[in-house]
Amino acid sequence: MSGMFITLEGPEGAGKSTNREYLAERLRERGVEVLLTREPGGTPLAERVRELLLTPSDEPMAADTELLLVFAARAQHLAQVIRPALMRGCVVLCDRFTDATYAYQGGGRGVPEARIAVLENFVQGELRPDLTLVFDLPVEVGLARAAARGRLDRFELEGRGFFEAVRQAYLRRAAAEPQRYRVVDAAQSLDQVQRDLDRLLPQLLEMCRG
Ligand code: Z5A
Repeated sequence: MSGMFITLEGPEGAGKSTNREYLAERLRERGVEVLLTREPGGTPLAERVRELLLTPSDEPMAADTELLLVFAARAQHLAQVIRPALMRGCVVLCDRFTDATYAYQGGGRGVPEARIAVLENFVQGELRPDLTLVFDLPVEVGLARAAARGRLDRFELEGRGFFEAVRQAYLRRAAAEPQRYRVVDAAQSLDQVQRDLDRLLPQLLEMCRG
């Protein structure tokens, strides 16, 4: 595949969506063909699975059900959107991907990493992101930003301990594979975060063109 696969990760309210748009604009200005997408979701069917995952319900969702739904949506997204775009040579900027599964289902819910890895290999084969930006910020700051937006989804109803485990899982993964991850301090002002992203741009462009 000739494109490049960049994922944006981090806990709630970290600014992934805001900065995904910003990065896409900076890359497009420089002539790069960019496809923006998100998980769970990215296709009509996968967006329906997203609804199942995010809508609060009286019936508790078993951790394995959640895990399988996340990967079911991902299989559809890969087949319909991500792989075709990479084959066309696009830069795919994806708001969350399998690192979120390791962070939320692994760190948050306690699903063993080995079980996630089995599904990762089954659904993705050898495909992994070329680069992952982790937008990191203290749990309270992210939850306050999410709460300011209004109604909370099924994940946002979790307690502080869940989100702390999510955050630590992201940071562990980033530390274990520094060549693939860049950790961005997302607690800073938006201007400062975007200045940090500007500093990453030359490296991104080099990767896109290399
Ligand atoms: N999930 C999972 O469990 N397993 C998986 O494998 C996958 C996902 C793929 C949906 O994800 C849920 O799915 C997610 C994990 C689970 N959990 N939840 N909830 P999502 O990415 O769609 O949902 P989210 O994390 O809640 O997105 P978010 O809260 O919208 O966060 P964001 O995209 O990182 O932030 P934002 O929308 O760009 O910004 C949030 C607000 O903060 C907004 O008002 C901004 O204007 C403001 N903002 C952003 N940056 C700043 C700075 N620097 N300063 C001040 N204010 C800022």
